Amino acid sequence: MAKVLLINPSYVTTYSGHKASIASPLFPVLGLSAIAATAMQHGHQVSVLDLCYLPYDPQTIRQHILNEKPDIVGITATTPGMNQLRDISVLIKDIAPEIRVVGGGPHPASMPRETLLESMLDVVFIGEADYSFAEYCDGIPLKDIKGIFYRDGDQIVSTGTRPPIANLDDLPMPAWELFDAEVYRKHASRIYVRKAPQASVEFSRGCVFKCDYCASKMTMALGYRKKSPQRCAEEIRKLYSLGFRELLVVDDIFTSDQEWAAKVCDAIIEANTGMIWTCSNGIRVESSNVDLFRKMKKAGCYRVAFGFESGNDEILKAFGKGGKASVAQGREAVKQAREANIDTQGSFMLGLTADTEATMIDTINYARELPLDMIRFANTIGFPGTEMFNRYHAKGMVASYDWDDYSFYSSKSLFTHAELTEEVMDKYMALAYTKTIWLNPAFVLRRLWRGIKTGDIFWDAYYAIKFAFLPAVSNRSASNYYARDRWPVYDYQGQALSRTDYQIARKPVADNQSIVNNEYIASSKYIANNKSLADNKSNADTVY
Ligand code: B12
Ligand code: SF4
Repeated sequence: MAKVLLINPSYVTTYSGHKASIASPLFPVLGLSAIAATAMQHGHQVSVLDLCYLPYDPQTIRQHILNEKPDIVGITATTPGMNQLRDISVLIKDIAPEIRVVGGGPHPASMPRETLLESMLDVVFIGEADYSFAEYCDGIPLKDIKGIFYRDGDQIVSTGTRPPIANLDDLPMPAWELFDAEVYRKHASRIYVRKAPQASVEFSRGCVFKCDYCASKMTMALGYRKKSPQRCAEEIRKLYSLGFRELLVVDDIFTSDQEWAAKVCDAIIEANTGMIWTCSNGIRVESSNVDLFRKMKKAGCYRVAFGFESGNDEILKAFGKGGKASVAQGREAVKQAREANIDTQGSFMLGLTADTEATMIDTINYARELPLDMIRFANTIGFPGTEMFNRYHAKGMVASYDWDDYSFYSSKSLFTHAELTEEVMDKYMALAYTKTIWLNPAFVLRRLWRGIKTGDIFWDAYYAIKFAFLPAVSNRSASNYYARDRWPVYDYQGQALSRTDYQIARKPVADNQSIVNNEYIASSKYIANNKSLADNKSNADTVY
């Protein structure tokens, strides 16, 4: 039996010093709950150190390692957490070189070789690691574990990708019990969470679309796999029994297979826990349906977020979201959600690949015109693992490989945009909030009326004051690192990236009944293979 410690880095730098930080999201990290569950199923002892709500402090980690004396430490990281991952890897090897330190999650999975070369990790896991991590804890020889990159002397060895998990119901229930619900209650943002504490839950994995700024396929594969409605309800019961009262559904496209989504809602209604939930991760506008929204409302859903991104159809098409996800469809989606009495949140992006000042004005006007309850603007950033990042990297247009600079709300200019300078971007980010919130009486009245109806008015007032004084973007400062001068360094300039492909969860041709528009998979039987990002020209892969 191995003693395993899993670490989630701090989010504090990402979610402080800018307007969007008033709705900072804090809940147990699902990737770690998932790999903890399979490792525990294999008989290993697992604990979690979740630093997400604390400023980064190497001393806290050192003390924890000395107390726990783990055999294996696993660190998860999105790109803004990558420098913390590097720092922690050096810290742990200083404390005890025999502790095995491994990494996974969106950033390491997108750049496995580079992550090893920039850190002191022993192994990097790519894609879904539910089973590969458990095998690693079991002590299976590294060459026999599919889906990892590891060091062999001076060499870095890849064992190839692993087929996506065919039946998600086979997975054990995520080990949320390793997190203390009270922590997430205390630190919840009351404008983002109505009934703290909140947890995240996934009813499905993957997406069939190919937006060029999205990295989800590096971990969750291209294709769509769903849990059974009964399993989804069972997860909600478990979370309720652990003290969680609100859920964030993190699925990429929860409402796209509407027949299945309705069945999930039926199962939730039958479970009758009183759990409330949101689709704050975003659903696609063309997947809106008023009957489904009514059912979601009955099942406890009180907010849906729409990824509108742009108010200009040509821009939507240019980055791979256009076609069915049009500006007109966005208006219809908001109307339908409001008819079902569900709050609406709109996410917009400025500085998209083809954006100009004129098209950003279209986006701001669109956000102002839509009857939304929450509005969020983000700078378009090509995160590692996205087609956008690969393209910028190949052309030598990435201005910074310092992962501390990467955030939707950072004022740093990370890429050379064809049309837009850093100053212009800052100007439009500030203008966006002024025009859509402060100088938008319809929004202010809507929010007031909503606050009176829900009793949230005092929280609204509190957050409105904070919001007023914060800048639209922040000039992120690096964390208080332990050994920045000793981090291994990798020179990205002119080097090909180690991973530009992803796995595909593909339906067998013989069993091709589709549910919606011939695009989504109904079956749970898949075969897997890989596809180069360079091949991806179309918006949706119609084999699904
Ligand atoms: C929920 C969510 C969040 C949550 C929680 C983040 C987290 N650490 O999980 C919050 C709201 C905090 C968040 C914030 C951000 N997010 Co986010 N988020 C998601 C979302 C929607 C779901 C993640 C999830 O729970 N998936 C389900 C679990 C089961 O999958 P998983 O986390 O990938 O874990 C599996 C594997 O990756 C692996 N694994 C994961 N960790 C580890 C660790 C070890 C040791 C091992 C062995 C394996 C392993 O095993 C797991 C089981 O198979 C994804 C989209 C997506 N489809 O994944 C985006 C996503 C991860 N986010 C993304 C981004 C860009 C961000 C932000 C940078 C945005 C910003 N504000 O600038 C911030 C970063 C905050 C920070 N400082 O870290 C990108 C990642 C791009 C990148 N290169 O990092 C994604 C992929 C969105 C996208 N469509 O591109 N996010
Ligand atoms: S719809 Fe686009 S942004 Fe959303 S998960 Fe799919 S590819 Fe990513």
